Amino acid sequence: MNRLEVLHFPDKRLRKIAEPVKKVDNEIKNIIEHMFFTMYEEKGIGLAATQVNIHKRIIVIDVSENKDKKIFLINPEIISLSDDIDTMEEGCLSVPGFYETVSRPKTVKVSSLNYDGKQIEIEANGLLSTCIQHEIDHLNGKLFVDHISSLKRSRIEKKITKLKKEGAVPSRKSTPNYKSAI
Ligand code: GNR
Ligand code: NI
Repeated sequence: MNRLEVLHFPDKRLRKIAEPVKKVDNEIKNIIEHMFFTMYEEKGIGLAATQVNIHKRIIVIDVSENKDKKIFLINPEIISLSDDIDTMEEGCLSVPGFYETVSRPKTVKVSSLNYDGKQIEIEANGLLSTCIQHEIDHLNGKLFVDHISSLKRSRIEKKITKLKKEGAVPSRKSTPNYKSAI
């Protein structure tokens, strides 16, 4: 199993819109396995294919404490979002070392394909809801830093660019503090 390279902000490839999966075949299953491996290795709770330079609408997630509850979404579509808003400290494997507060709808209902190519529905709140919305953003070329002020965003861009030049982009050692996750 290979660990896939995760692209870092402000890489332009993170801005690409991912293409729908046409058929859930072995290639797609293989991509999903490599994405789970990469996500666990990087200590992330989610990963979108866009982040590993695969521009297909695929997401993997595991928000469980024991890292034993794999969730994958293929061609996810948002069916509904709640009016209630939740505020959470977010991080991103593509923006390593930076955490900012982001507000998003509290509950999300999404459709997805399963391994049999059948459509399923998932309703989520809390950390899973935040994560699903964060990952779908990636498939649409959007990052959590697009939800914060442009001043903060450009500061982060400058810092990451500088750290990359020095070859010192921090790798993610620990999970952020999920303030409102409980
Ligand atoms: O590992 C991750 N943690 C996280 C914390 C709060 C909100 C969203 C996330 S997703 C992130 C992994 C990642 O970058 N997924 O795209
Ligand atoms: Ni991310």
